[in-house]
Amino acid sequence: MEIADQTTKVNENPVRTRTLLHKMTFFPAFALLLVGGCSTSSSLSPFAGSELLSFYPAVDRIVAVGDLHGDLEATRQALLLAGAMDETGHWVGGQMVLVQTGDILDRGDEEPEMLALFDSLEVEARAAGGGVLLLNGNHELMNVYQDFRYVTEDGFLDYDGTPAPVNPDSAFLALDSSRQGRAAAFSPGGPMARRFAQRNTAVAVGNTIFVHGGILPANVDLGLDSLNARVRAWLLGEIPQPEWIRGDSSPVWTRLYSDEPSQDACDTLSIVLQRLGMERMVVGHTVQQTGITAFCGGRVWAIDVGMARHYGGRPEVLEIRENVVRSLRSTSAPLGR
Ligand SMILES: [Mn+2]
Repeated sequence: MEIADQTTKVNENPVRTRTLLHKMTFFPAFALLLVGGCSTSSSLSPFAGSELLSFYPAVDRIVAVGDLHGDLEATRQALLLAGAMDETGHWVGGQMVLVQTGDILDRGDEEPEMLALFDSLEVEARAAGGGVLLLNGNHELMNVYQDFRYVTEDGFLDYDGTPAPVNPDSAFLALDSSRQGRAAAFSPGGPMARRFAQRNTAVAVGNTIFVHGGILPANVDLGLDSLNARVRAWLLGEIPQPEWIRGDSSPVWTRLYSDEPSQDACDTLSIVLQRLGMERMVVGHTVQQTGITAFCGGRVWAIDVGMARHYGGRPEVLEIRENVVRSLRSTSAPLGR
């Protein structure tokens, strides 16, 4: 590994000051204290419980990590940069909240190792009073609806032997037998889809909303809780796939805010943020060739830097600390691979 030196270069990005919105976010935290009535410090954290919320109260430090696409080493580098994990793979983030904005899957061979790492960090973070929030990206959901175009051969082997569904549909039966294990694991109701049901598709922490593609006005009409609940119900095999999961108006597919947004797109973003009571949106999905990029006057941060081996980018993560936003990246580049 070439990144033994953990020095990070801090980009001088716009400094955001505390606002009324920021202060307002303390109210849910206070309400939770009243409901919880608990005495130990870690049980005061809304991240300690197993119940997923769509809106979490503000925390002192959040670090967001974008698309990882099957690359364990890029994942490790990102988590080290974030200060979430040490070299031995254990949580050192204390009470920080780590958000991964989806697309852990596809294009690389190390999906199971990455999922296991995030799982163990999630447990350790909770114990420390911090949190790990993993979101569903379009590649997680593509695997659920059996779009396997970006799965590696190793990715099929990893799930070979997963027992077939009790009542396999025609799409499953039409698959080559080498593909059926992965399909059984990821299809609605399957073991991997059930794991994804333990994640949100969009989540707010304080005055920042995180989503893989973007929150569109129609998603606000539906409401964040309903959006997350419907994806969850589909993943559990309880309802058919909501039609807005796919296509340009999907919150995991849209590039409206991440692909050099127009003034119209920024205006739409402003309306969405205002309606949600949020100050900014953080999205992945669209590779930013020059690293983490802010658009629309800092109201959207595009954090997919193509750090996975498939893309060859440099690990970089987004820190929001006391409502100041900046990117953290390694000074040694590219990664020794
Ligand atoms: Mn991606």
